[in-house]
Amino acid sequence: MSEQQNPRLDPPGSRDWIVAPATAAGSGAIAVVRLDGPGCWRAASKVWRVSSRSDELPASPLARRLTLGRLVDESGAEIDEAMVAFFPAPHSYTRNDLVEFQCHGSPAVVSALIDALLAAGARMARPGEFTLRAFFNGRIDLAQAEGVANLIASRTRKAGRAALRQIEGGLSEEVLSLRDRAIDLAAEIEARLDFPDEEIPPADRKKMLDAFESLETGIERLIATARKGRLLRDGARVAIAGKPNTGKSSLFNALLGIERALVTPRPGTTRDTIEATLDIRGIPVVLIDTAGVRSEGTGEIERLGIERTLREVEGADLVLFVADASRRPDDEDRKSLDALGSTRRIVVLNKNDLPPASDAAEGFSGLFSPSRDSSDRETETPVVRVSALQHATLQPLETALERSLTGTGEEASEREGTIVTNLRHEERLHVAIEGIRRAHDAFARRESGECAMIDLNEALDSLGAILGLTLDDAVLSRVFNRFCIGK
Ligand SMILES: Nc1nc2c(ncn2[C@@H]2O[C@H](COP(=O)(O)OP(=O)(O)OP(=O)(O)O)[C@@H](O)[C@H]2O)c(=O)[nH]1
Ligand SMILES: [Mg+2]
Repeated sequence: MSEQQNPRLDPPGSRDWIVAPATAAGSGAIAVVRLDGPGCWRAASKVWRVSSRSDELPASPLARRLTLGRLVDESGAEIDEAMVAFFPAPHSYTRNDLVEFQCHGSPAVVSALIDALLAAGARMARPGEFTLRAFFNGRIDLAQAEGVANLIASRTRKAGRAALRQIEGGLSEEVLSLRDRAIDLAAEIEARLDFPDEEIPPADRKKMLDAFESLETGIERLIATARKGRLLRDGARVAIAGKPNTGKSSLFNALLGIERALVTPRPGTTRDTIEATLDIRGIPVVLIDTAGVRSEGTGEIERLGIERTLREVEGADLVLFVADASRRPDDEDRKSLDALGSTRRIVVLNKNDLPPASDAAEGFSGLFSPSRDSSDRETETPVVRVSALQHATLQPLETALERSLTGTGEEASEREGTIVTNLRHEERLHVAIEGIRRAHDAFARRESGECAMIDLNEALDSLGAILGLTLDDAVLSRVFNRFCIGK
């Protein structure tokens, strides 16, 4: 890859010394500054002095041990008292020589240290450049590098664990094994290209058809985890809707654990939507409280509020439809339920602590009878009874929420440890499976092996691209520009 094509990326094996703060900007107890590149201790030794004895140069720092010393600038003026750790190649994050300084977390100290290292011959690192070097030096593949960015961006522990498994190579192993199986198939077909008229023995033919099928199943299984991966990465928008006074804002506050939204006994209290971000069973959720939907007795402000509710409902991944369990549902409940359109929902029968009206149960069973989805299948809308005033009753609601958002049947693959969390991987898996299906089809119809080979090669390239086996400047810069400086 040439620098001309993409000036943001250095060629593999670049020998520059690069430097960057690895901790976030601002004041803190400690800041970490990283320096990387072959022989970069030479730059480090210009700014680092052993303990208090003024000009003693560190001959050979102990590898991978923290050592206390002083930092000085190029004129010898003291910058800070700091710890240093030297990671000689190849046992470092990048596989190059790498030095980490732990200084006091003052922006002034960090910038003086970086200036001193720049004066000693280093240059500023670009976003993700340390990880890019780890990739170029073969320590991690591209999917693992993307796992690092995912881990840094993760908002919940579950998202973090999925990213960690990706860094550890969980996804890479699966993709490699799928790719190996595709290579085996390609080799079988290739071997027969020279003898097109020779009939493949039926037993071999059957074996190959089975191999195609199981390969497709393997890729499908991986693709099926992408929904959960998207959820962990982007989170879900969950709107709370229903007619006025059913306890939507109370539920919002209860799920959040703080009294954030106004609650009054008067219908029509909430006028504008309120959002808050929370972690529900490891899923990052943006929860939205909305104005109650009703058709009569509404002024201008409430009408605008209701318009907003409808917009939020439309854009939500899921709606918590709240009804008052203590009253018989009426026309307004039905109208606000109809207003949900096709958005997926959980029915929340709130105020379960109150005695129900004698005919309430019957009214609700008529209201929430199974609905039909786009392919006219009966879908079960989960119905959960809660009391927004009693936190313990919210557990089943959280379970229903988790189940609705993640879908069922994906837990198994999560246990095995692989979730596809990057859109790029999902796209590549789709291209791969299409290629394999076309090759499968050509083979099943006994077409010439050449056609199957073209499709199989496309699938192999696509699987290889997940791991970065084929280098593509545009993809690399897109991946590494997501990183922060210093990683
Ligand atoms: N007993 C009981 N009262 C509740 C419960 N949840 C809410 N309430 C009461 O119901 C009334 C309305 O609650 P809100 O949370 O403001 O209802 P809302 O759906 O947000 O109402 P609007 O904003 O007007 O649409 C308040 O007096 C709450 O205290 C519950 O679970 N049990
Ligand atoms: Mg409200």
